[in-house]
Order: sequence, then structure tokens, then C-alpha cells
Amino acid sequence: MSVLSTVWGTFFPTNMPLSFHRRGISFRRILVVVTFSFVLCILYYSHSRRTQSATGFVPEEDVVIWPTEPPEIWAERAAQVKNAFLDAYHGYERYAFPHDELAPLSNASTNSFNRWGVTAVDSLDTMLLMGLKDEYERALPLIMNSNFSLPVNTAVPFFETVIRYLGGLLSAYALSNDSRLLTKADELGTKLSPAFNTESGFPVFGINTYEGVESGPPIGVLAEIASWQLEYSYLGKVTGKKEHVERAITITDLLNNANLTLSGGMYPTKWDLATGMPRDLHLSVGAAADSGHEYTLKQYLLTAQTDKENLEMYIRMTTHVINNLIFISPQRQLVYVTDMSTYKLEDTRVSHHFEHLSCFFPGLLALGVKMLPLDDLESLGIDVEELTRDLLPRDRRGYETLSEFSLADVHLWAAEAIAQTCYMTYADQPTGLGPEAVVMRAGGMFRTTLWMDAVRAWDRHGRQGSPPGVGDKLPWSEPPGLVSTRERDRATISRDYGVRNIAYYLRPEAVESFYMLWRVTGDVRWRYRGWHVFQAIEREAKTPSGYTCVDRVHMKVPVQLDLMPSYFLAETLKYLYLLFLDEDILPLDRWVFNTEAHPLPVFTWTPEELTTYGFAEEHLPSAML
Ligand code: DMJ
Repeated sequence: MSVLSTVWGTFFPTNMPLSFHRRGISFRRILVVVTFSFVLCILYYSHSRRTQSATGFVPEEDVVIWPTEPPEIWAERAAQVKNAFLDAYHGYERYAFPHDELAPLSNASTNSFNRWGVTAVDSLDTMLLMGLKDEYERALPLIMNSNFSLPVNTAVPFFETVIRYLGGLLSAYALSNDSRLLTKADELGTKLSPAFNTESGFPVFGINTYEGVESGPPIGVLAEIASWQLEYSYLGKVTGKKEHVERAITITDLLNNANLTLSGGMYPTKWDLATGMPRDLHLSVGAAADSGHEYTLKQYLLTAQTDKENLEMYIRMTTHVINNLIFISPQRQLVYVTDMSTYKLEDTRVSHHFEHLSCFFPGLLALGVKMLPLDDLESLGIDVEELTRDLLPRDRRGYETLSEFSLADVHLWAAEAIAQTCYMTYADQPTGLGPEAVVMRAGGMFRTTLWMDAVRAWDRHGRQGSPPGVGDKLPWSEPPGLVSTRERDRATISRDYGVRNIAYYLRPEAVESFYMLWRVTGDVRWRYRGWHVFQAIEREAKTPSGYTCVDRVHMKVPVQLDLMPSYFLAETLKYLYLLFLDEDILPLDRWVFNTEAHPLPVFTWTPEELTTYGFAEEHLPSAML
């Protein structure tokens, strides 16, 4: 109003007489006022529309026509993924074996993961699942002959070695029952153990397996210090070796004893390897943190749902993320999970970055929905009072907010909405490939909203349409005829985000979540989304000898890089294959995927093991208490 009256005053001073003709008001002045008012109306309308859609008053859904194809089509698509795996692996065998990874344009090899043939080891279990006996037999001698040593003065990265090599060996053992693989896994797990020689017991970044000494900075990141319990507990279970099991118990105890009051009960990203305490207040489920959170739920599931400390941590983490890190974009209602840093108690900054790595998170939520009685946590011995005892009042309030809803519903809506955004970051690009990171427009006139606020508003207004962000969306495309970079940049405003890192590194996280959501909901849309991703990979990433990471995915003419990471075979192609395969060969209540997609079988500790290994009461099945 005040802007309007200023403008009015400029053109019609209060001392001006009241009749137009007699008062000499020119047509030009009237035209200016009318035009100005029109512009104001447009701005007001578009702003209120954005605000309304962000708070869920206007649920927006595009009409997407999903094909109705005969179900048999999926078996044929699974076969196409198997062929893609064969192309990739044969290229590796031909040009790179026994080195680590294939450079699929130059047909050379790279050795970034210890020179122990990481692609072969990472691929073993996928070969077994796809029935590729010949490739499997050809890879075995490399593994059997490896002594996991390195040239003097070099170190292996603990985390990558555990998830790719140890996870790969253990999974192949579980699927084949070949005890030689277990012997190698035991040997490797033992060789890596100097990593735990820190004051706290958290593993250090690297180990010189030649001299058996650890090396690395005094501060570690969550993903690297807390993503090995699955592998070491299963190794302990199948070898019967106390030292392996003790390592897995130690990490849970260490994390459980940390003071998490200032981080809302969630693990922050940096940790002090001497004191075992958090060193920052950066909260994220993306790079450097991701699998540290993933392993809370998965450790609970792997141990046949007996490890209550990890379950409690999963509930605390997801509650804090849902209340604080999930947002919805102003125009397209894209739901995303981001990160935030707290510098002083009241100085918290949200980045609004959305990383491809974070796209594993919706799959984790979906897994939790399937496996946990989220609306009856008391039946698992979870006491919310106890769970929130050390939290600040503002964080405790987040639990009250969620208690107004079915927790299972909220987790599933968040999973579906975020996974859809992961898909849109692929479908919006001319290549159909998803960039490594995008940044959502959140400043200035862009009123981005906490997703839970939008959910509450949607609920208050009678739950019209799908929950915020869950309904179908059409891909964004650039309006035709734009030439200058400025024009093209401006056009992306309607997309709600800018592309921050323009490469697709053949990563699995999006299709991993599609697979989980397909298994949990049975909704064929997840298969179609995965199929579109696979087609884009075939179109843009294929080379004569394999598949490569792709740069400039947001352009019509992308650039092929020259690297085929081992996780493309271990994870991306495995999840796509399982997504299209009709038979559920790895039921989620019997198998748990490590963070490199290596399935490990769920197991229970026997009463003797529980006593011998000195488990804390929290780990004991209720029957034993
Ligand atoms: C994989 O090596 C693992 O999934 C890890 O946890 C992080 N991401 C890469 C693949 O993107």
C-alpha cells in the first residue's frame, strides 16, 4: 500500500484539483499509473501463487501418462541391463584387468583403489546374481592370489577398501558359500585392523598394509569412520572371531556415547579421532556423511533387529532430517534434502544444495517403512521420552509435530517426493542424466519452505490432492529460441534450481532409491523412472569398450569423460537389474545391502555369542532379558 500511495502522490499531488480536464492530467500520466498497477498485480499474483504452492494450499500435479505395457517387457529389460554389465566387464577385462578401473575412451586403466583389481572384486556378487559363471571363474584367481599388500610407504583408504573389497568378498561368499572367499575376507579385515589404533577407537583414514601402521589426519568424517559395522559384524559372525565383532560393537558404543544435544540428536559430519567427540555442527546426509547414517538402520536390520541403539539413532536422525533438512521448492514443488551448518547457537545456515549422493536417502526411508512398525515404536521398546531426553526443547518439539501424523506415512511421502526430485534432475536435462549437484533457488523472492510446514498446511486445508511434492511432475525444458547465456540462465528460474556440478559420475543413488520404492510400494512408476535413466546411460555414457562418466549433462552436446568407476558395476547396474527383474531374489527382510550394494544375509547372534562377545544389554533380543 505504501508503495502505491507514494506513486499516487507523485502523479496526483494532494493539492491537485479533482477534475481531469480542468486539472490538466495528461493521458501519459494515466497510462503510466495503469501500467504500474498492472505490473504490481502480476507480481502480487505470481508471489502469492508461489507462496500458496509452497505451503501446500494449491497442490500441483501434472498429468503424466505412464505407458501400459505388458508385464513381460521387464524381463527383457533386465536382460538388457545384464548385457550392459557384460559389455562393461568385458571392456574392463580386455583393457584394464588386473588394474583397478577401466578408462573406457582411451582403453587404458587407472589405479586409485590399491591396485588390487577393484572392479573385479566389486563385481563378483553382481556376476553371481546375474548367473555369469564364466566371468566369475575368470576373476577368482586374482582374488585368491592377492596378498593385499602395497609398495612401501603407501597407504590404502580404510573406508573405500572396506565397502568395495571387504563388502564384495563377503557378499560373494554369502551368495556362493565358497569358503576360500571367506578366508580372503578374514585376511583383509585383519590387515585393515591397524586403522583402529587411534585413541578413541574410530578408524583413521588410511593403513599401510605393508608395515601395518595407520596414517591420516586427526579428524575423520562420519561416512569414513562409521560405515563398516555391517562388514565387520558379518565377518565376526561367519569367522567366529571375537576381535572382528568387538570392533563393530565399539563403534556403536562410541557413537552412542557422543554428546549430540547441539546437533539435534543427529551425527554431525566431522569427528575427533582422539576424543571420539563431534568436531563440527555440519548436518548432512550427503557427501562425507551419507553412509554413516545409512548404517544405523542397516546394522539394526542385519542383526535381525536386535541392536536397539542403532534403531534409536535411526529414529533420531530421520526425525531431525524431516523437521530441519527437507524443503520444498516454490514453483514446481520439488522436495529435496539439503545440509546446514551451525556456527553459533543462533547462526544456522542452510545451503539448499541437493547432491546426487543424497539420493540414497529416500531409499533408506522406504526400507525403514517396510521393515519397522513406525507407528508402534513402543512395541520395539522405544521410549520417546528416553529418546529425546538430551535434546533441546526446540528439537523435542519436532517429535510432537510428527506425532500428529502417521510416522510411516510421513516417511513414505518424504521418500516418494525426494526420489521424484532425484528423477526430475535427470529428466530435466537434455541428456536425461542427473548432475552431481544442484542448488535450489531459495533466496530473494523465492520463498522456499520447510517441507513439514507444507505438509501441515496441506493437512489443515483438508488434504486436497497428493501430499506436497508427491504428485507426478512433468520434466522441465528450456523454452525454444534462446541464444545468449543470460537468456538461458534466466529461463532456468522456472525450473527452481541451477545446476551446480554438471557431471554425471555413473552413480547409483537415484536408481537405488527407485529399486527400494518399487519393492516397498509395488508402484510401476519407479520402474519406468529407472528405465528412462538406463536408456539415457545407454545413449550418452556408452563407449566402444564400456561406459563412462559424462560431463555437461545440462547441455545438448555433453562431453564423455574417461572413467568407469567400479561402483557402476557393483551398484548402478545391479540395482537396475534388480528393479527390472520380476523375481525378488534378495528379499529385503532377509538381505541387507552395504553402502556399495553388496548384499549380506540377516543373521542372529546365538546366546553363546552374545555372552562371549560381551554385548551390552541394548543388543540383546528381548527374549534374553
Ligand atoms: C559408492 O562408492 C558408495 O555408495 C558410497 O557410500 C558413496 N557413493 C559411491 C557411489 O556414488
